Amino acid sequence: MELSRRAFVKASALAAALAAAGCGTPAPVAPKQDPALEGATWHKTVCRYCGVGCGVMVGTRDGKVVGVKGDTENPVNKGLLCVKGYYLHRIMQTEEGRILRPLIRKDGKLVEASWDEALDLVASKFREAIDQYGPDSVGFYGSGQTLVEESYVANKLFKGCIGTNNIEGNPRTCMASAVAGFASTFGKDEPMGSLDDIEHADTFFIIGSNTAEAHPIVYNRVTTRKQTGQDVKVILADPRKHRVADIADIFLPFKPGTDLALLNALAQVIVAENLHDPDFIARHTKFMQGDEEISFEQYAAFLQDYTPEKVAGITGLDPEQIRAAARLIGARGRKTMSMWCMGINQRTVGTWLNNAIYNLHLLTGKICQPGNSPFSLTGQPSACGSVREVGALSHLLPCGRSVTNEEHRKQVAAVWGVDHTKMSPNAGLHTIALFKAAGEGKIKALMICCTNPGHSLPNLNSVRDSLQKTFLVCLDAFHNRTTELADVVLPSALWCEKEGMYGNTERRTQHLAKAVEPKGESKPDLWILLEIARRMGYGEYFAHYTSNEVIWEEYRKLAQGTGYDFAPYERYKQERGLRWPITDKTPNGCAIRYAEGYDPYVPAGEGIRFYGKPDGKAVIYARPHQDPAEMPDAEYPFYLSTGRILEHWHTITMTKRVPEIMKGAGEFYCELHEEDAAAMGIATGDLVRLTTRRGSIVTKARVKGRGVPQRGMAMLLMHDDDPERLTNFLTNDAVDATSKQMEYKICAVRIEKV
Ligand SMILES: Nc1nc2c(c(=O)[nH]1)N[C@H]1C(S)=C(S)[C@@H](COP(=O)(O)OP(=O)(O)OC[C@H]3O[C@@H](n4cnc5c(=O)[nH]c(N)nc54)[C@H](O)[C@@H]3O)O[C@H]1N2
Ligand SMILES: Nc1nc2c(c(=O)[nH]1)N[C@H]1C(S)=C(S)[C@@H](COP(=O)(O)OP(=O)(O)OC[C@H]3O[C@@H](n4cnc5c(=O)[nH]c(N)nc54)[C@H](O)[C@@H]3O)O[C@H]1N2
Ligand code: SF4
Ligand SMILES: [Mo]
Repeated sequence: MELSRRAFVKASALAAALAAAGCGTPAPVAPKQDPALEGATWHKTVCRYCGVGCGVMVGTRDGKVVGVKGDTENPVNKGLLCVKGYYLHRIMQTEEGRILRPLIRKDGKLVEASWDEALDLVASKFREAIDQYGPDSVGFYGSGQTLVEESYVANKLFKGCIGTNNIEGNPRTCMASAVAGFASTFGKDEPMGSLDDIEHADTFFIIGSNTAEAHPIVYNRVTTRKQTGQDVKVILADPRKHRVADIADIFLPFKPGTDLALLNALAQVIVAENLHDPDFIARHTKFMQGDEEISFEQYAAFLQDYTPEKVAGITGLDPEQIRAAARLIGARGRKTMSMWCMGINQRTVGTWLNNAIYNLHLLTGKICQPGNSPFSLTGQPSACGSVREVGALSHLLPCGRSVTNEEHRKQVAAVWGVDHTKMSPNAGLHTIALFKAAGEGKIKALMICCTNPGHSLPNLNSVRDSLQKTFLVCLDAFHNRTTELADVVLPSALWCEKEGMYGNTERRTQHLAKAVEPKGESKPDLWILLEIARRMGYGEYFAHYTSNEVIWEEYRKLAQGTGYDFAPYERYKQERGLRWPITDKTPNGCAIRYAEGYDPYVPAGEGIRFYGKPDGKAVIYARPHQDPAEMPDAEYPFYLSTGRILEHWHTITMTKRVPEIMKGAGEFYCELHEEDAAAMGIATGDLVRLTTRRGSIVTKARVKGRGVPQRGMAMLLMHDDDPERLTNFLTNDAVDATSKQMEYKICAVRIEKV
């Protein structure tokens, strides 16, 4: 599509006409065209990286990617990109680190093989395991970065054909607590609101999200709103000071792991100061403690343990600051948008924290209206689209269905054309359990697609050990810390070397165009998965999959009538994405779910209906504060947290290939508070040894960096791919009881100057 070129020509013509007419405005100067972009063809696509889902135009010439630019017509980013998006073309231009041919381990070494040899080997090893040990002896570990179609096919192959629910993926490390939070509070996954809410909100409550670095274009929109709106206020709650603090009116640096106490205190003030909305509460909510329904009065009594004064002792915050924040969040007539991410989800109380954020919005009725929006930020570009919606986790089936529900299995089997009695009625192993089972020799063959668990899973010494005790197959575009352990490595096509769909953080499904041919012998994951299925003897279930569109249309049948309704494939090729549900009543998508006038599933006259719950009522849960799984003690006196920086993507297989990024941000480090560092005689650049109960690494210290952890806390980047310095040698694999998500954000560490 040559949209942008045409738009540019049109704009220039208009400018020339205005100038000729003597309109007084100086003719806009055309941006200096980079000669590399001369004569390029532009294709409409979406950024490869984060869940914001910025629109990107990728320019090609002579079959090669020559550049990218922000898509000015995409409402998500309106032409802006962050530094990762801006340099997307670099990852397409390099062969450094790319896997160009299939590889098979022979005599301990990975050697090149033909596609036939590699695929037959994979199919026969999986076949053998299933025939000898049953369907649950194999597994799949996928990703929120695959395309919808790829994830859909993997789900069908494993759950529908093989008959195992051992399908997991990195969204377990990322969004599982968000999913469990949505399910328990509303009965349906994913946000009710959208990014449009940013331009309507008066108060932003940002907690456990370094939005400025992890969702930069969202941050850009928040900053613009703050600068241009009237009396717009920002509250930041985070144990570490980071860039969002620059725009914060109130900063609440609570002690790590004490945010459930803080959230309860905010609710306590809201109720005590009559900022709640009794009418909304009565009509649209009910209260629960565990499995038991309680009254509003009982909930209010529960909150009495969380007065700002009581919570000050737990969180280390000034009670008046807590009050001020609660008053802003609850103020009548002001619209409140909350945003959160891994500081909340990657916790052993992750589900409860999600519940507790919704409580603030449900108590005040600040939900399901423009600007009143509890908005869970999704990390990966298609964690929502490819995994949450497709249902590619061990307990899910497509479009909100559950593997344990017989009716759901029947519905899915009918569309998949498989025998529903062969589908397993039991939830499969969650991620940590799956890798532990592999370590115990119970998973005979494991397929990894578009993720790097040999770098990114917690308690990594144990995970890497497990990876070597199974027949390991990796589908990846670049060599990484997992492919080095694999028995077979299959080269995957990257980003605009293939087409398909992504679903972003605001329910927006977007089409990615194929712009160039795959490098070397690499192939789209979709092709690889279908070949493996065929060679395993399941060809008949996939034979009609002749295009992405055919697969999409089959998937769309499963979505119809579930509240996830999608549009025909063709439309996404034209549109800048569409937010589901898309029905006859909402042909252009839906900005606000559960709200009459926006959501086609809400009957006229109801106003708001939380139809995910049979009684239409969202749940306000009384959730008590609980310590993290591991607390600092005399031996391991510091809190250790882990996270990201703007320039890099997770395990850096892609961002490491961008010379501009490596030049500016090529060093990884551990942030320390100035006073802690001084007390240990540590300065920026000094080497420090970090030791936890699970491992030890030596890395550089940084004091007064972009992020400043509070005293008693260290913060390590997850990006470093040096085999001796992997962050996750240190982290804890304790999981949330409901969501099974891991507590990457908190463990106890000892710090020594080397
Ligand atoms: N540049 C860049 N952007 C990305 C990614 C990337 O790799 N690089 N990855 C994407 C993905 S998949 C994800 S999931 C998101 C993650 O996005 P974020 O969650 O925003 O990023 P993190 O740096 O992991 O952690 C966020 C914050 O959690 C805070 N935190 C630590 N302990 C606690 C605690 O006890 N309570 C609370 N409430 N907060 C705490 C940390 O101080 C940190 O600032 O980013 C997405 N965007
Ligand atoms: N310590 C610590 N660890 C963490 C976190 C943390 O905050 N702290 N966060 C967790 C979270 S939220 C997440 S989401 C995970 C992310 O962890 P991972 O998913 O393991 O990390 P990525 O680097 O995103 O891995 C993506 C892989 O896909 C490959 N790839 C790219 N495009 C394609 C493609 O089209 N097809 C295929 N087959 N492969 C492709 C890339 O080369 C790369 O190897 O990390 C988790 N781990
Ligand atoms: S904000 Fe996210 S989606 Fe947008 S350009 Fe940056 S990495 Fe890509
Ligand atoms: Mo993530």
